[in-house]
Amino acid sequence: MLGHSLAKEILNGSRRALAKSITLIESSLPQHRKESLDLLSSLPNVSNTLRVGICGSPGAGKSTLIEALGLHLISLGKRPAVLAIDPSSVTHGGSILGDKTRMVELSVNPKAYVRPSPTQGNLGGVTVSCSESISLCESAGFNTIIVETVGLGQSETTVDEVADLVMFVTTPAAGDSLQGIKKGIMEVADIIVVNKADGPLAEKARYTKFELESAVNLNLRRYHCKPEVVLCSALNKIGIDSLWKAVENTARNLKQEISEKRHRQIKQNTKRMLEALIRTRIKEMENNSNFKKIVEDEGIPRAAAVKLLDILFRS
Ligand SMILES: Nc1nc2c(ncn2[C@@H]2O[C@H](COP(=O)(O)OP(=O)(O)OP(=O)(O)O)[C@@H](O)[C@H]2O)c(=O)[nH]1
Ligand SMILES: [Mg+2]
Repeated sequence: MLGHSLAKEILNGSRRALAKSITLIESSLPQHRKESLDLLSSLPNVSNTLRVGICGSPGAGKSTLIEALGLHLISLGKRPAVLAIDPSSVTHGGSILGDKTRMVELSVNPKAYVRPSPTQGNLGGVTVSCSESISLCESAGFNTIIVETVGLGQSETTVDEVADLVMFVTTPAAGDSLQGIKKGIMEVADIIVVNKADGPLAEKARYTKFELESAVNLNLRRYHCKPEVVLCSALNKIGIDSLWKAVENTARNLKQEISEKRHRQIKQNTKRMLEALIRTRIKEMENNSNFKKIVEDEGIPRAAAVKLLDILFRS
């Protein structure tokens, strides 16, 4: 019942219902599973949205950039929603609550929605719950979804699993750190931002842009669409307009690839959810007396497992 009524409220644009719904789908409690399913299956599929993943090293200015970009999108008549993938929250229970304080204007703007951090231990993992949150935001009328990820390393690939395009944010650099950036971003970045191109860093920022463009040109074979390198100052809100034009341009050029990517993401997340559900069922089965009996009767783990698998799929 709760799932269906939340869906109705979301379609009416209720932000309270949206927040409640995201909390519901992020829950790993068994009693929330059916409500979540009712909720998600009562909502129509919304296409014609753009999902941009933003990654980059800590402190590169991602949140500051999202604040500037979000306000720019509102000025263009769009409705942005900002979500976060925080892989660390799964293991450490940490959060990136600080983000809301960096998106001061955006988080209180009625045309935007900012959800700082997922809770820990969601069924199916962070990418599944993030994808579901994206769908909920889209049903509530938000047409441009921005997903911020924390840190380096694995997070670029994670955001690629929920976003249409990946924007990599870096800062003016030289020497070894520039080499590291070149290596790290070539795999996934669709748009490259050299942020903090202001004050004493402006010159170094131009050099970084030139170096990154050369690296892109040396790797042209890898791309369906050559990543643009854009200079900007999120703090001073300079270059935001050109950055968004680059995003739209890339989305246009990659229209077909994005559509195929969304299908791949659905398949991947279905697999993840299926695995999570099976794991949950196994846990439930373990407490069952039949489980213990089969284990004891069979004696051989493989034989017991085959028998249990049979029961699992029949039920
Ligand atoms: N000079 C300058 N400073 C900036 C710019 N953008 C962000 N900063 C500063 O850089 C610091 C980090 O900014 P954030 O936006 O929190 O960076 P982040 O990438 O979201 O950081 P994490 O979420 O911790 O990974 C803050 O002190 C910002 O004020 C910029 O364009 N120019
Ligand atoms: Mg941040």
